Amino acid sequence: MSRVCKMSKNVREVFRLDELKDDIRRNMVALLGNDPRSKRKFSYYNALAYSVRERLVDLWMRTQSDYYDSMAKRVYYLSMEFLPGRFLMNYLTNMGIVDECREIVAELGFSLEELEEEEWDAGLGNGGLGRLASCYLDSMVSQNIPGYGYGILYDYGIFYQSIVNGNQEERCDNWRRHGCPWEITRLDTLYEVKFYGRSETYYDSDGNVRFRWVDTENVMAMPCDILIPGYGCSHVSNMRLWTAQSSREFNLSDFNRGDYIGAMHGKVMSENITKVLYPNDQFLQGMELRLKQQYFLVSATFQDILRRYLKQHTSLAALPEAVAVQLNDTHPAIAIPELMRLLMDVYGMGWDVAWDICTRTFAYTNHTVLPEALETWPVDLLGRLLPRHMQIIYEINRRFLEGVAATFPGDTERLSRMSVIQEEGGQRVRMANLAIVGSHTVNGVAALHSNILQTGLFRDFHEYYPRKIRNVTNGVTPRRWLMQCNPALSRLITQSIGPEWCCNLEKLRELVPLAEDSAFRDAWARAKLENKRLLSRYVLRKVQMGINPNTLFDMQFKRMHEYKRQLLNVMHVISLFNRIKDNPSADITPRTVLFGGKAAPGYYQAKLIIRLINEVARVVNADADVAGRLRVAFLPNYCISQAEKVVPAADLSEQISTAGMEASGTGNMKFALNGALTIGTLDGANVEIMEEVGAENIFIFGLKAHEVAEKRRSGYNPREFYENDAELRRVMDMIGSGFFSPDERGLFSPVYDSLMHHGDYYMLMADYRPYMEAQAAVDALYLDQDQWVRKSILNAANMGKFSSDRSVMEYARGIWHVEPLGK
Ligand code: T68
Repeated sequence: MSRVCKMSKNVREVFRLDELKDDIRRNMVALLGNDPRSKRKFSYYNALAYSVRERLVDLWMRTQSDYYDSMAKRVYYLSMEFLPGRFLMNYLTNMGIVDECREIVAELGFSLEELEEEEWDAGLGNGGLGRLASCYLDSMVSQNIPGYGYGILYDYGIFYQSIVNGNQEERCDNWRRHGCPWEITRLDTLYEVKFYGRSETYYDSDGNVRFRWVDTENVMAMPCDILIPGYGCSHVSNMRLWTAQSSREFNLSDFNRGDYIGAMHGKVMSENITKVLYPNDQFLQGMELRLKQQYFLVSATFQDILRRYLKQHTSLAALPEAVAVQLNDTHPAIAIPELMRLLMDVYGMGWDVAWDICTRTFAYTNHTVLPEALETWPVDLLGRLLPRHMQIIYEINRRFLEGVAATFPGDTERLSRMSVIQEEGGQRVRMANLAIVGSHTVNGVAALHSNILQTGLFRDFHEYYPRKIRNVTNGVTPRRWLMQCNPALSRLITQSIGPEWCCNLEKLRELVPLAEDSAFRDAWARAKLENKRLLSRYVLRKVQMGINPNTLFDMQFKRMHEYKRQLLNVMHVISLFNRIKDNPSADITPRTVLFGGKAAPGYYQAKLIIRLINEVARVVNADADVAGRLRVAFLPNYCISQAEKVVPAADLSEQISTAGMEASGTGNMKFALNGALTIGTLDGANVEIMEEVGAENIFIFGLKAHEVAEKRRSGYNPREFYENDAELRRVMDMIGSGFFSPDERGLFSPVYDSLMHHGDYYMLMADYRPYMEAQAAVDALYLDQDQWVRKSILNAANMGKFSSDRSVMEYARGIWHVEPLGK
């Protein structure tokens, strides 16, 4: 912290702010070829971005030589997804120059906010898993842990969602169409990545059998770095994202044969590898291109890691002392056989030495227990694309099962459950099993989730490796998710308890006594209202709908998925609508219910729920009896920059997944940190949020994870709830009969049927009444603004645990065995 304060004192000097305005003008001309007298916001945004970035390059090089000189152990965070969102404000925030920059930009005739809006989000991820990776990069570099993100620079990130006649439509997200000032492309660094071909046996000079991978088709990987400034900028790190380039010699042979178009076709095909992010979260599509993407990331990354390592070491034997690799879910788990291949086939090691190095290098984070999300690859696909890896996987499995059989003699059922190869329904490679076997540590992302891994999904493994499976509860970076996105509240907090909270979130606890101070409560409420006003303006711009900032802002923003139960929220909205219609003069708490989230393009039921939300909104918002008391809107294209507007304005955060299904959730943390009260089930990190904020400051309802499991076992009958609850029955009948789709009566039958006829897998019917009761408690409390604001303060004040700084330190000390540099 002392460094941060020192930096902010002489920030003008360190970042040469006196020269910033001239630099912006210079970059307008020299880099962008624009007339500085033009008033194009986009040009000025770019000129500002380049001028900010160039101020970090020096610090970044200094950081890298610090790491090099101290021979620090490095952490590599391998992830198919990162969701950094926009960079400009994050750079300025972490550099501590937001206010200074605002002044300079004003002198040029702009507001900082309008230039900020010119930036497209880097949407290189689907949701929580990708955003977590970005929060962890921020926390690693802010705490001087030598960490790097490795990922893919997709040309097209997560699709752009628009809503047309109530339906989701996907448009391609060509986010770098007008360039991206943050990337530093390394045109001179290229690695070759191999595919297909075959594994060949030969004898080395000592007469040992060896393998080599031959007759491959090769693609080149080119890195592109994006700087990641730590808070206070004592260190600057980077994420290195790979793009695919066609290999030159591959094409040359075709060109020489005179087949120009054929050669160009090969070039285009190979460059397709990094074209597009797969838009499915929690669902495995199993396409060959996706496996290619995974191996492309892994192969390029390991060439880069080993090149860096070998600059300072002569032998690979000490790799685990110098390198820790965290696998963000199983998506990069092909890294395990890849490192084995490199150590054995390229560096000549024997199996046992190589395996020991491997298992001391890798750790794996699991993010889901949903069976449809667990990755398995057909053996014939994997064997064709990566023949040598398939051989290695078989050998890993053979040796592993030998060990299991020795520990549990005669337990063949267990062997088939634990095998890396699934036999039933055609042979497939189970990537989770491979990742567990090849890692020293496996972690879940919240206490409940890790417990479910130990006792449910990975129970056999937990019995075999009793210390391997652990918990690291997720966290979010307080820099982006409070300081940057919520200036009004941040200012108030800093005025009250000083600035240290943003690097030591536990400090927020000093707000607890202030919850009893009515002047502080008023100031807190004013900050919330200011944010609600800002959001109202945004909503008006985006969906041409006026919303009233004095109503309760009830928010559910996350990917659309049945297990997240946006439908349960809709059922509550319909119930409120009915109550108002039945009794138009009833005294009810006015609410604005807002939704946002993308559905995977092939996920029919999730898309239908988006449509239902929009049709319910149409009916509710048009009804004169309801006016002023209930409004509903779906905000299109939920993304990081939208979250930064939504989160600070929420009164109520909906975290209502079926217990046992949401691994952690991180939106829940962001909302509570910004003073929203949570209505939620005892699922994922909600459990720990309740422990921290106190049961009296959160609205918990519904079945618990073990009750869901028991109900599934003993037979669950959703109809029972329908028959015994008139209000529920009415809601279901309205959905099923076409009340919200008068021109297409059967439109929502699949929604009705999933609950009434197909078993209601996510148990909405069972949780409906408890949810309604919890919502009634919300309404009652909101009428007592003093109490509400008190609880809002207590929520934020007790969120210290959920800083990603804490999560990253747990990984650092418990899993990576690294310490912050300079300590
Ligand atoms: C999320 N998972 C969890 N997956 O659902 C959430 N999946 O509970 C948790 O808080 C978060 O991870 C961080 O730990 C995802 O976001 C994906 O996005 C995904 C992407 C591709 C394939 C499968």
